[in-house]
This record gives sequence, structure tokens and C-alpha cells, in this order.
Amino acid sequence: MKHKKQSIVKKYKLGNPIETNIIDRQIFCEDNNNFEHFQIFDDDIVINLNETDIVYGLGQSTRGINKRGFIYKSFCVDDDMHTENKSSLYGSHNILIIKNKAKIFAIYTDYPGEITYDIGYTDSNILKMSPKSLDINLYIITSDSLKQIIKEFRSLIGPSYVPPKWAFGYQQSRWGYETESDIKNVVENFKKNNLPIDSIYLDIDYMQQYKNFTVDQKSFPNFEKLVKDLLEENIKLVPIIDAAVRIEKDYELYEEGAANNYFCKDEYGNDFEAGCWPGKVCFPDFLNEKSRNWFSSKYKFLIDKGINGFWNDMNEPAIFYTPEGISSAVENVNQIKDNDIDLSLFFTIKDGFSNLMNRMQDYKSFYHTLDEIKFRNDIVHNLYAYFMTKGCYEYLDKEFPDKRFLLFSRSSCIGSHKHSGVWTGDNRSWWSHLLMNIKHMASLNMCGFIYSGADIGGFSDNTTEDLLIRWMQFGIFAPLFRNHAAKGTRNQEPYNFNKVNLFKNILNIRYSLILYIYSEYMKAIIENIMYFSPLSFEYESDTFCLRIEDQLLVGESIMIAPIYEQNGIGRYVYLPEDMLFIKFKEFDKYHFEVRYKGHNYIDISIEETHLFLRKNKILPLTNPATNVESIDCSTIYLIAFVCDIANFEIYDDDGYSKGYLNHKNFKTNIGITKKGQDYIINIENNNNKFKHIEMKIFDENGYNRTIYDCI
Ligand code: MIG
Repeated sequence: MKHKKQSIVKKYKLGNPIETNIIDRQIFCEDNNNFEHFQIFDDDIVINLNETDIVYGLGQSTRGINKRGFIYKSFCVDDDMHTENKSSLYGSHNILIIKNKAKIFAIYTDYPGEITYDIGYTDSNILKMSPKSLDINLYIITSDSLKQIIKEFRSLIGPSYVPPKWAFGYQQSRWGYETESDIKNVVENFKKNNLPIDSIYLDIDYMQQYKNFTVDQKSFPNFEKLVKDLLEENIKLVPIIDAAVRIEKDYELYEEGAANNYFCKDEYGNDFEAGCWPGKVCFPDFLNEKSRNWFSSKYKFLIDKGINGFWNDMNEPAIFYTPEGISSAVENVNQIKDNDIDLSLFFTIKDGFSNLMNRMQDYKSFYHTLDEIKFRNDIVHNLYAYFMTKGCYEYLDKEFPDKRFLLFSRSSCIGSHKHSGVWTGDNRSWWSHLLMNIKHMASLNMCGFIYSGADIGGFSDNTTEDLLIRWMQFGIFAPLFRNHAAKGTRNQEPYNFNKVNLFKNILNIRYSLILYIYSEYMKAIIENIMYFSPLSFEYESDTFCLRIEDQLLVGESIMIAPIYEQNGIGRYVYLPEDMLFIKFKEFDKYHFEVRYKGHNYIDISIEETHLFLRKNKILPLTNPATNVESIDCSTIYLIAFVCDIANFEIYDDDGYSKGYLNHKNFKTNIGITKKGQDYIINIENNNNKFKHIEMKIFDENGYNRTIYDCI
């Protein structure tokens, strides 16, 4: 008999922690004289590592999936240069999972301020966590498998966000769609080229002077009509919301916020002022429930115009400058400008201005009120975006209890996964950032951010056609599949390139995979499992898998091994078991080959989108469609790789309501058993959703058989 996997959660309360209430499960606190797996030295939390231990975690951060060897910081930051030297990005995701030969455990710190993680940087065998103060709620999860650790952790932090089904379609964005006709032009080009699409994004230019909850009348004179006309074609417009509020007399949002003390305060109790896109701004104090509820109720302005989703930006919060910062930089220059400016003075002048953004000094100069207690921002910094998006989510949930909205945020902490997805912010059109995207997906999934994705094609800098193609060939597997680019960069919509037909094929493959992607997404949410997972989480005893960071599992049937190098037309792949290698030219034109366990080399031309179907697994496909709403599930095509028994459960629902909580209603089970040369097929088509099922079954020798009309 298989022994039952056990996992244990222990909570330690160190010092006097700020209660974030992110964890709502009551857990008895352990005795502080008896720490398990860690020790405390000089206010640091210390864990000894063995040479071969692996450290997973930290969600959105630079470098590898295995975090060993570097120093990271948990402090949400607006930094658009995601290079290897950076210790933090937009999110603060305080989970580490340590795997060694004898044991596996995770350490999660529910702490809203800055933590430094020295993971074998100073001493390769010592992991040292240094919070600003040792006032922490700390959780230790021990188990005997990585999968089980994730299950336990995710059940501790609560269920992940579920977007509407249309949010699994292709999404086109660009900072630079400035007018109604820009949007119409995108739609036309998609239509003209027969490219499927589900949504188009509105970046800050749709607003009047970057003011939240306004629409620029000059550039969008018929906003409501535009939204509704596009809805008729099943295309959603998704506007951005920024955290900051422009200071302007008679601007209702500002006036109300100021009159009711809804903004963050400076040390004298005045509204804290800073500079951001709209010019001078105040920051709503999202930590304060009243402010949060007030701001959140304003999304209605756009919902009333037919809007179904939002992206929350600049919520680290991003500070371009503070008046104090500018004054002191100017003062400095005035003092030294008449001197003989040597190099050191020159750099003082230059850096005085270039370091004005996101200064720690500024985060130390404004205050929040959380549960009636005043906190300086740097102490509770990582909660700002969390509360912004929580407010929005809760407002929408209250006003529209049975409707799902698309919602994702740039900044986040663990807890945000309950209310929204995340995108990984301002990456670049660099091949290394395609690889970073792959790694981020695995680490973000560990933290419950299943609805996540990067700016496909890269945000800053000019993309190239081949980069966009390879990025899309990976991106088709990500729940959030959005092409976004910065103002001033090369146009990045697929129709701007010569190989538009190739883009169409890739997009069609995405749409034919949505039935699978959605099934696996929902299982990941309902069962607290990974959607994107490193191989080591599944094949734990395979020591090669422990080292692989550029291949992932996607749901239960697929393994991917993306191409992420320019001019790459093949790569090495490690197969932990025999798999069926499939290269799609089009969704229904594919080459297949059984590849055997071990190291393999695969050729993949730029025209080919490839994946591996795992052993004894089934992949359901549908015909593609121009948008998610139009996907016709009455005919499904199964590709199965069956050596003895394979099962797959298709999950489906209406995609709009919150009926997923009754998920039992929506399942269809498919079983295929190999008996000699025959297959026994068992389909429980409870809801009669699928009218025709066609199957192509392969065995380990590559022998295949097509069976039409399985039901
Ligand atoms: O300072 O709204 O990450 O996606 O296009 C830049 C403009 C502000 C940052 C977001 C990006 C968005 C951009 N925003």
C-alpha cells in the first residue's frame, strides 16, 4: 500500500508582528524555544544548507528557479531594468521551499516590510533572512513531496483568482493607442488578417491628463459606443488604472479624497504629495478600509460604460519624484554649480536628478492607517498593491456577485493571488527576458499566481520578428497571453510583420488549446496544484530534473521545452520518461514522433510550435475560433499517448459566472486502456457537451490509430 503523504504546518509568532490578515486560518502558535528547521541569530532567521540542497520560491524575482547563490530583497519596486544585478522586482513573495535529500520544507513569512534573503551569497551553505525587525508571523510547512508542500501552502494562503474565460484568449496591448481610431485600426487589422483576438488594452492615454476614472473626450468622443460595438464582436476593452490621483481643483476624485482624508499623509498629517504620470499626485491610502472602499467604488464609472476588466498599474507605489527630492537636488546644484566641476561633482549633479525616482527616503516620509494604527510606508510597503486590488476585487464581488471580471496588477504580495492575476511588468525585447518569463511562470505558480504572464514580445526596446514568434510559441501556454509594448518602440502587433500567416497559425493553436488550458487552469485553482511546474515537482527522484530550468510542465499532459535563443532551430531536451513529441505547423497539421526517456536533441524550425505529450496522457483540442466565445466544443480531437492506461478530465463551465465552485457539474472523463492491440475507451459525457470525439492514439512504438466518432 502506498503510504499517505503527510504535511504539517507550524506557525511561530516572533516579536510583535503587524497583523495583515492575509492568512485567515487560525493556527495555534508553536513554542518559540523550539524552532523547526531554522534558528535565530542576531535577529536573522538562519537555515543551514547542504551542498546539494535546492531553494525554490520568491515568486517574481530575477535569476533562476533555484534561488541559491544570490541575494534578494523583498520590497516591491518600480524598476524597468530587470537585469541580473537586481535584488527585487515589482512583487514581494515571501516563500522559500528547501529541498534536500532527507526532507522538504517551506518557510513563509507574513511580513509587510523589507526582508533581505541571502541565499548562500555570503556563505554558500547558509541561508539568512533578515527582516527589518524580527516581528514576524512565520509558517513552516514540512512534507515529503514538493507537490504536497505547494498544496498545503496554497490551502493556507487561500484559493487563487479565476478570471472570465475570455481572458484566456489573445490580448493585444500597446502603450500608444491614443484614440478611438487607433483602436479601430487594430481591430480592422486583426480582421483583415484573420487573426483571433479577445481583448484590446487601453493604456494611460485614454484618460484625461492621466486622471483615473475619466475618459478623454477629444480622443474617445464615443467611448461607450466603442466599448459596446466591440463587445458585439466579442472584443473587450481593458482600461488601465493607476494608483496615483492627480491633484486638481474640481477633479471630483481628488476633491473627495482630500475632503475625507482618504490619501496617505506626511509626517505632519498633510496629504503626501509626489509626482507621477498626471503631474502632482496624492496616493489613496488603500490600507485604510474606508479609503479603499471609496476608491474601489469608482471603477463603476467604467463598468457602466460596458467595461469588464482592468489592469492596476504603478501600485508599488511608483514615485517619479517628490517636491522635497527636486528641491534638494536643485539646491545641491545651486551650491556647486559655480565650482570647478570635476568628475565627482559632475556625478553628484547627474545622480542627484537621476536618482529622484522611487527613493527610499520618500517611502520613509508618508503614512498609512491600517486597522486604525498609523504606519510609515516602508514598514508596510508590500501591502499597498495588495490592498488596492483587494478593494477592487471585493467591490466587484459585492456589486456583481455572480460575474467574473478580468483583473491583474503589477505589484503584489502573496495574498494578492486571491483577488487578481499579475503581469511581470516592464520587461525588454530581449531573448534573456523570454527565458526569464519561463522561469517566472514556475515561481509565480508556487505562490498561487496562476493567472500570470509577461509582456509578450517585450515591453521596452524594439522587438524582432523571430523573438516575437518564439515568445508567442511559449506564450500560447500562459493563462495571461498578452502582447504589450512601450510607447516609441517598434510596432509589435502580429500584422506588422511579414510572417503574418505564421502568427495566425500560432494564434490558432492557442485557441485550439484553450479547452485544455482552461481545464488545467481550473484544476490548478480547485486542487491547489501547479499549472506551470518545474519538472522536479513531478519527477522528484530524477536527479536530472532537479537541474532543469528551461523546460516546464503545463497542466498534467504537456511538457514544453521552448526555444529562447535567436537563430535557434533546435535544442537539447531532457525527457524523464518516454513522450510523444508533437510539432504543429497548423493546429491540425502536425508531425509526431515518440521520443524516449533521456537526453534528446530536437529540431524546431521557426514555423513549428512544439510540445511533448507525456506518457499515458491525453490532450484535447478543438477547432480554433476568432475569439473564446466562438469556440465550438461540439467536436473535440484527442491526441493520446497510451502505453497502458490514460485518463483525462475535461473541465468546462460557462466562463462568466462563479459557478466554478460547483465544479462537479462540469466534468467529462475520458479513459483509454490499452489491451493487446486494442484500446478500450470510456467516456463519461455527463453534460452532453461534446457531440463528436475523434481520437488519435499512439503507443510507445509510434504505432497510431485514429478512431472517429468515439461517442
Ligand atoms: O511608467 O502606463 O508597467 O505596462 O504601459 C510607465 C504606461 C507606466 C508601466 C506599465 C506599462 C504601461 C506604462 N506604465
